[in-house]
Amino acid sequence: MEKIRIAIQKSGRLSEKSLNLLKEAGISLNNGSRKLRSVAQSFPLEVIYLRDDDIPQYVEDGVADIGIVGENEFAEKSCQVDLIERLGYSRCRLSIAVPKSETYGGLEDLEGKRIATSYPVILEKYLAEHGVSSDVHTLSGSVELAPSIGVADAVFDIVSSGSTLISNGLKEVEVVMKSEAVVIANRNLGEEVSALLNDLIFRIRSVLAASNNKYILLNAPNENLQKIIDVIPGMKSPTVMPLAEEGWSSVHSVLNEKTFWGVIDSLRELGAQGILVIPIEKMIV
Ligand code: PRT
Ligand code: ZN
Repeated sequence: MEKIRIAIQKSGRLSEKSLNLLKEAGISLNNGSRKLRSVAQSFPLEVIYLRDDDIPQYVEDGVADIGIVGENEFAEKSCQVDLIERLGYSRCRLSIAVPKSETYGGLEDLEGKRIATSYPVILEKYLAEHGVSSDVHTLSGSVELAPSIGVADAVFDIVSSGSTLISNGLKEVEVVMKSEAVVIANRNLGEEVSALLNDLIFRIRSVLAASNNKYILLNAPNENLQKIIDVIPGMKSPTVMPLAEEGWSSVHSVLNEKTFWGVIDSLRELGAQGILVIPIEKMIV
């Protein structure tokens, strides 16, 4: 039987979360990311451990069928691969930053300036779209040091908390793209591997949906029951059961994390009591 070969970052910010996602999807590996490859026991899958920079090309070439990379690497390498799922972790942004003492009035201020980056393709495209021509210097690391040593006027780099910029005396002035971990796939997968990919993506979606949702139980006074139901629509509609105590019902439903606190506040205002929120192990979507 054929296996699906997935490329995962060997060691770095994406590694542990990616392996954990596979684990949550019921795919356990005979451990050791120190190795080059490992084979899953419970699913026909093989993991190939690579540097993140290399993953898009290996997937295009078919050395791996699919891969997990930062969207920034996918965009930078502009390989002939398809983005098939966003995974929501390792979020960051790619931004232009200038020394904090500079006044910055807009992109036109970067005309003719030297910008240091490890992402020249994304930057050149952005500058061209905005009709600005700057002098893009490609550096493979420590980009944030370039202005202080006088080799650049600005930088274009990954920003997460922003503390690296601040500690290098820089300020973020343009957010060019947002990035998160994504699944990319080769464009010519065979029938058997495509079927495995569908199965894998189905499992991954169930894991992601579960982590984005919570199961909620609460006691509702019957006079506000309809209003409470309107606040929490649930997957289809909430389950409502009478409580032993006259005039009260028990309501069960699923809440999305994004709207969670707003909904909880409204429920409290409507007189809901005994609110319990429970993590969901898997959610079949
Ligand atoms: O060895 P290999 O080439 O595989 O790894 P790598 O060193 O190139 O990548 P790695 O592990 O650092 O990052 C992998 C991916 O994680 C990136 O491609 C991004 O998609 C994503 N990611 C998320 C980040 C960050 N957050 C991040 N904060 N990648 C890098 N950083 C760095 C950034 O370069 C900067 O130096 O962290 C610093 C900024 O962080 P803040 O919090 O100070 O703003
Ligand atoms: Zn890298």
